[in-house]
Amino acid sequence: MMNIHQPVYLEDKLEEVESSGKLAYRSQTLPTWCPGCGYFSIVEGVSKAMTDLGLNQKDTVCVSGIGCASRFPFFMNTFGFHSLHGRALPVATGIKVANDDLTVIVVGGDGDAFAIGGAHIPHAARRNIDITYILFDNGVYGLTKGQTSPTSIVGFKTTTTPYLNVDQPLNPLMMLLSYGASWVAQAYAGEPHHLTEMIEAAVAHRGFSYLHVLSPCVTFDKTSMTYKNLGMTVRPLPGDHDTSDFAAAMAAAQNTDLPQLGVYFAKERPTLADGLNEIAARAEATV
Ligand SMILES: Cc1ncc(C[n+]2csc(CCOP(=O)(O)OP(=O)(O)O)c2C)c(N)n1
Ligand code: SF4
Repeated sequence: MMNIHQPVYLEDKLEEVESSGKLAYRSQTLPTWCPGCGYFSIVEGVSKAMTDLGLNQKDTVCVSGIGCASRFPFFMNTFGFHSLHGRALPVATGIKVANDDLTVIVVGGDGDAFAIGGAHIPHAARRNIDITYILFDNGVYGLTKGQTSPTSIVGFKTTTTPYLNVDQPLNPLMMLLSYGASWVAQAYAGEPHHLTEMIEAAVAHRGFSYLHVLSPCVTFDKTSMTYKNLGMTVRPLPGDHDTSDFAAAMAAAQNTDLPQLGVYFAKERPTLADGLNEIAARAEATV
């Protein structure tokens, strides 16, 4: 039986982290997030996934909008683009169209994505641009100090809703599925090993992969998406979930009270680059 009282020495942990190779993907800039923020698991997961996939730093670009989540590119030793609020996807599209060999990872918060940036998502998804979009969902605007976001729950008390939020939250998983995203999954910052697995699978997918990460904002949410509440409600997708079954994915995505973790839907189909290459070939044939 494991001795739960066995001490963990800092030197051992440091050696373990240094020998893992994942620090090579982290920049010298330490995250400025609040201690306990779920985002630490995501930066850790991306570094580990990049190590496991053997990605080259110089061939990888992290793109973000504005928000706590969008500070992400500063903390990575890759190319990065900290763009405008809500505009990460158009920037990432340009990068990928200019150089299809790059691995492009887009990150952002629920406000950045589904409020100001909401109109970009359907088009990136339907075009099947070969990028990974990691959505850091904490159900609140963190950077601007705790206003409601499009994923805040009804009844949430915030600085903008002192008499409680009355707006229905969006359902991002159902939205992304209906937009035609070719890979859709959900993970939780409190389950870092599963999160890393999901990041690896998302980056490995050829096409638009959307990873929704439930991630507590420990500073501006003490009642809703907390580690305590999420820890009690999240669960894996059923073992027999068929990732090729769109209707099953939509049905599972409706279960927001008991969020299910794992790959909801995965499908291979031509990417934007495939389509552009076809156009180039057709154009060449006509001259
Ligand atoms: C055009 C524009 N409008 C508004 C803002 C203010 N602003 C900055 S971040 C943000 C929302 C951040 O929330 P979210 O995207 O959920 O990320 P989080 O900070 O929670 O990670 C807002 C409204 C801005 N920077 N630019
Ligand atoms: S304000 Fe919230 S989202 Fe922003 S760093 Fe702090 S805990 Fe994380």
